[in-house]
Amino acid sequence: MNHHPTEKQIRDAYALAKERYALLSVDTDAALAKLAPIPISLHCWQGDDVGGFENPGGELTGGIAATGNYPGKARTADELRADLDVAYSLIPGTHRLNLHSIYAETGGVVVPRNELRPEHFSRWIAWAKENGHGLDFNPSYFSHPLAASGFTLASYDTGVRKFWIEHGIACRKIGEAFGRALGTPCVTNLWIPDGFKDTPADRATPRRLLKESLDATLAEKLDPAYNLDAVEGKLFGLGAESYTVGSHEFYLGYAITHKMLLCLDSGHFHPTETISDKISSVMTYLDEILLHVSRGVRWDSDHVVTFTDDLQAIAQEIVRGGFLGRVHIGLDYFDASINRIAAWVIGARAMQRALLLALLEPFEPMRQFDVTGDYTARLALLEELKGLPFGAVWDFFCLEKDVPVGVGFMDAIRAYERTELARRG
Ligand code: RNT
Ligand code: ZN
Repeated sequence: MNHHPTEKQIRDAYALAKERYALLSVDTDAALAKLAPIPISLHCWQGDDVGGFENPGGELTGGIAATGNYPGKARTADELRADLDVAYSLIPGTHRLNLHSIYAETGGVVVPRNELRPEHFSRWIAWAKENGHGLDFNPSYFSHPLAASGFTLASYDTGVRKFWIEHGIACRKIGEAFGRALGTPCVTNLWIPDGFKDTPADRATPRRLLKESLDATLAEKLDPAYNLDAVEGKLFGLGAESYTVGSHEFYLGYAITHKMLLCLDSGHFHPTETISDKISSVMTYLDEILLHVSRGVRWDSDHVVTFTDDLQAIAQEIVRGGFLGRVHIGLDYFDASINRIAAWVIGARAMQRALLLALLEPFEPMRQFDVTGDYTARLALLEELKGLPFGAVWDFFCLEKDVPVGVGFMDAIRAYERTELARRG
């Protein structure tokens, strides 16, 4: 079966799609021009199951889990960068990389997390500069002896809190250095796993401690041209099912009070609760937000992002709200049961496709149905839009951006699996 369309087929299909959308006064070229510069921040941790290089083979803690044992995971930063290069080559456009502090390269020297400095990321910065990737960052409050109790910034132990406050401060400086070096602000996102497996007696004190720790971590003002701080809440983690200190409400209040970014992770709410409806609410009060686009299946399982109704709704809210310039889009999942590079490519392309579908909506006429109360016409149009030839527009975009059309990207993945991944132990 030859599943690859010819260039002529792609161009002919696009020409017809363009005409079809024009009947609704939608300009497909304009939609693609808007889509092209939108960066997706690829999460480095999909490449090695959230392992990092600080403690190879160490246990992943913090109530998150990558399951599966697909061969060929990156074991070194060079392997991870090589894998990322393949992924980026199969995603249209130029995109960002989201690093965790445990991906530092310390040349075999043990550097405590509270002493990490920009120089421990110099090779990441050089690589990002060479390839035009912006960098985002995350302090890592897990997979560490001082996080073994399940508590970090909200610990009752002053020494533990102090260590993690220092880690956060060190990481913000690294984020700032990323921004300076690359000329694009780094979003430094703070997430902690702190919580109790079973019902606590006191829900208030850990939250007061977390607030104090955050205040100390964020005390120094950094230039937003270089570093933007975000906080990420969560409903529960594995082993912290009954109480999570950093809940959504906690961080919503904190972010609004401190005029910083709020991170909404699509896996961090009740299973039937979606982040799409939250976007316009929080954007009423916040300048910018960060999204961790993920896919929970029955729980916060971090499956690869696919083209679900949920994803489409997220993209619609960003586009319809006019929030494209204020929403930082990052991916967050870790599936070790399939080719990890394909996981990046499939998830990133799904996000872009959802954005494209949203950019191809005739928003103004749709909105008029809200205003005039013609809900019947609105429902009819929304249903019709789902069947319009947006796939032809997407294929044309891939052709123009010189990346494989359709599942053609799997050829490159398979070839890389044979030549490179197969050699890894
Ligand atoms: C965990 C959070 C967090 C992590 C990464 C590794 O539930 O989603 O964002 O996935 O920081
Ligand atoms: Zn997340």
